[in-house]
Amino acid sequence: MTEQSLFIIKPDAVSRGLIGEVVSRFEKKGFKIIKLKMYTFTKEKAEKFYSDHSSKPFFNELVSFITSGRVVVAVIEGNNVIATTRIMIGSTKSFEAAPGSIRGDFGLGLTDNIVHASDSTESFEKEVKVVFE
Ligand code: FUP
Repeated sequence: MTEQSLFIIKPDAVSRGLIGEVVSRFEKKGFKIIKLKMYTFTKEKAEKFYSDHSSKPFFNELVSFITSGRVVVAVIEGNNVIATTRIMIGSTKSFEAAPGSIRGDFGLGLTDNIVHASDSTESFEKEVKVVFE
């Protein structure tokens, strides 16, 4: 089923020069880039984006990380894109993520874990409003 998702190339990956690499993986898989821009999260936008995690002990660290530098935000489209991009990014903990996944190939961090991808249609709809509207 053709659907849309949102991904973010996080500040660690942008500063390491991995924008092309990450975008390229999604394109080569067959997904279509619908929207793509450089973006800097304000604290307010970051808190909104990650509001589901507001009660978690790592919330402040997460907001501080995602606001620490420029990111790339993108809307991506294709068959089964939400579930497939989740497989492609790998486990949240980059140090446990499978080789071949984006996190598994490029990172060792947890908070600084290279990339974000929406985990459901509801998340996508919420996230796209925060960063594109
Ligand atoms: P994911 O969907 O894989 O990005 O992971 P989650 O939605 O569970 O978490 C959102 C972000 O919070 C992760 F990308 C990294 C960060 N996080 C931490 O910093 N510490 C934790 O213990 C768990 C998640």
